[in-house]
Amino acid sequence: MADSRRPVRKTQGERHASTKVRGALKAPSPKPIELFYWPTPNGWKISVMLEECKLPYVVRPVNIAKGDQFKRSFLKIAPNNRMPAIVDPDGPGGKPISIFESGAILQYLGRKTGKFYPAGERARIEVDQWLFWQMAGLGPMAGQAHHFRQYAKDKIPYAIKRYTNEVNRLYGVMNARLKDRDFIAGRYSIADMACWGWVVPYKNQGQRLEDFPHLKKWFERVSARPAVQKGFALGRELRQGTLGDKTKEAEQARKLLFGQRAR
Ligand SMILES: N[C@@H](CCC(=O)N[C@@H](CS)C(=O)NCC(=O)O)C(=O)O
Repeated sequence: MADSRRPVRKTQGERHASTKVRGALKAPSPKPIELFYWPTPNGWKISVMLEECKLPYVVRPVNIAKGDQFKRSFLKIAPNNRMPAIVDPDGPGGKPISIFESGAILQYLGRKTGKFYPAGERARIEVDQWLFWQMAGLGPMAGQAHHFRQYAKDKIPYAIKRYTNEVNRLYGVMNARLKDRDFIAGRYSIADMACWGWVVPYKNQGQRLEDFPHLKKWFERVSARPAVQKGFALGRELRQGTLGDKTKEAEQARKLLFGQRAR
C-alpha cells in the first residue's frame, strides 16, 4: 500500500474536484475519497462507480501480490485483508468514515450521491438482490473457477468441472434476466457495476459469451460507457503479469495469496 503521508498522484477522478465559475464565489472543493485499490474485478466495481459519479478520489495502491493487504495500517480500514476499501473524509455528519466490502461501498456511494441506487423501496430491493447475488454467487464462484482453472498447481478435474459449471449456471441466470431489459435491475445501477467486472475474464472461467446472447449485449452495452472504461483502465500499469504466470514473482504471489490461515 502506498504511504498515505506521501503526496499522491492526481487521478482522473480528482479533476472533478475543482469547479471554476468566473466571478462567482468558489464552493470549497470536496476532499477526495481515498480508494484502496488494485486492478481486479472487485477493485473495478469501485473505480467505475467513482468515475460514474464523478467523485474526486485518490488511489492508494494495495499490491495484493506483494502483501500490502496485511499491513497494519490497511487492516485498520479493512480487517478482512482484502481490497477494495475507501476512506471518505466527508462521511456521515461531516466526519471521516472507512468502509470495506465492495457491496457495502457501492451502497454507501449510491446513498451519498443519490446516483445508480434508487431511493424507492421496491426499486432498491431490485438492486439489492442482484448486488447480493453477485457478492455471494457470481464473484465467489467465478473466483474459484479462476483458481482451479488457472492458478492451482494440481489440476483437479472435479473442482474445475464444479466451478466452471456453476459459473455457467450463473451466466444463464443473468442471461434470462436480461432477455427483456437493458440492465440487471431496471435502470443502470450498482448491480450492473458489481457484475460487469466478473464477466470481463469470462474466458478464464471457461465460458463463451456467444452462448448467452442477452448477457453478451448487456456486456457490450456496459463496456461502452466511458466511466466504465476509465474505471477499468485505472492502475492497469501497476499490475505486471498474472498470477498464472510461470515467473518467480507469480510463484511468490501464489504462495502469499493461497496459503492463508488465521493470523
Ligand atoms: N468480498 C470482498 C472480496 C474482496 C477480495 O476478494 N479482494 C481480493 C482481490 S479481488 C483481495 O484483496 N485479495 C487479497 C488476498 O487474497 O489476500 C469484496 O467484495 O470486497
